[in-house]
Amino acid sequence: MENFKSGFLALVGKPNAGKSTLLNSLIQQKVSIVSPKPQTTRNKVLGIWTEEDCQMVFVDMPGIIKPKNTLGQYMEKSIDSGVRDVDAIVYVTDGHKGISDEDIDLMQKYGAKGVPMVVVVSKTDICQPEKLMLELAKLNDLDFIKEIYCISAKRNRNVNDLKQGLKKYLTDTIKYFADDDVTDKSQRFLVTEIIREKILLLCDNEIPHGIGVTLNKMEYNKLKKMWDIDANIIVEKASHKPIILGKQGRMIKQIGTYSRDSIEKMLESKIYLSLWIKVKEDWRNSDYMLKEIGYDKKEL
Ligand SMILES: Nc1nc2c(ncn2[C@@H]2O[C@H](COP(=O)(O)OP(=O)(O)OP(=O)(O)O)[C@@H](O)[C@H]2O)c(=O)[nH]1
Ligand SMILES: [Mg+2]
Repeated sequence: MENFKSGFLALVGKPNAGKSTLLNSLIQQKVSIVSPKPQTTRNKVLGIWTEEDCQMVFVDMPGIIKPKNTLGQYMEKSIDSGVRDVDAIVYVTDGHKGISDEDIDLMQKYGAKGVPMVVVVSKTDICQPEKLMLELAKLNDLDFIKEIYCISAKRNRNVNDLKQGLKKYLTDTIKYFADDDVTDKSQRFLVTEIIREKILLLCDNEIPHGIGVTLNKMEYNKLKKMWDIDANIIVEKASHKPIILGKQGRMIKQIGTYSRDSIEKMLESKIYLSLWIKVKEDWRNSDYMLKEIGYDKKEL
C-alpha cells in the first residue's frame, strides 16, 4: 500500500515507571506482565499495533538498573541493543514519584543517540496537578526532547494521543508482522511470564526477584479439550522453597489458582496446571538457566 508507514518505538525508563502497563494500553492487549515490584520485565517484549496505513512496533524493555549479576548484565545489553535502530525512544517517568536526577541523566544518555526522544510522564491519575507542573519544569532545558505527554496508562488517559503523535516518527514502509500479530513472544513464554507475575504479586519480599519459571510441558489434550501445562518455579536458595510453598502449601496453591485463571483467559481454553519448585543455587549467573528463560548469549 502506498503511504504505508512502520517502525519500532522503544519504551525505556527506570523500573516500575509504568512501561509495560503503557505497552499493554497502547496495543489494547495484555502481552507484558505488570507488578507493583520494580524489575518486573526481564526480556524485551514487542507489542504490535497495526492499522490500514501503519504498523507500530513498541519495544517494552526491562527497567534500567546497574547490573548485579549475569541476568542484570543481559538485561542491560538487551536495552542497549533494543534502542538501536528504533525510530523514537519513548522515555517513561513516574509522575507520582517525580522526575529524579537519575531520570534526567538517563534521558541525556539516550537522547544523545541521535534518535528522536519523546518523554512520557505516567500515572497522572495519582498525581496532583500542581506537583505535575513542577515536575514538568525540570524538563524545560532539555532541548533534545521532541515532545512531552502526560498520561495514565491505567486509566487509558492520553494514550491514544500519544500513539497518534508517535506516528510522525515512523520511517519504514515494511510490514514487519502479520495483521493479527500482537507480540513476538510465543504462548509458551507468555505462560511462564504469567506465573512469574503472580509470584511477584503474591510474595511480599525480595524472593520474587530471584525466581525464574520454565516449562516442562505444554500440550493440548484433544480428548479432554484442555491444555496440559507443567512448569517449574526456580528458586536460588533452598531456604526460599518453603516460602513459595507457604503454610500447608497455601502459597503455591494460590499462585496456581491465580495463574490458571489468567492463562485460561489468554488461551481461551481450560487448562490443567502443575507447578513444581526447584532449587538452583545462583541460577541468575548460570548461562544454561538464563537460556532456559529466554536469554541466549549469541542473540544479544
Ligand atoms: N495509578 C497508576 N498506576 C500505574 C500506572 N501505570 C502503571 N502503574 C502501576 O505501576 C506499577 C509498575 O507498572 P509496570 O508497568 O510493571 O512498570 P514497568 O516500568 O514496566 O516496570 P519494570 O518492568 O520493573 O521496569 C504497577 O503496580 C502498575 O499497576 C498508571 O497510569 N496509574
Ligand atoms: Mg515492565
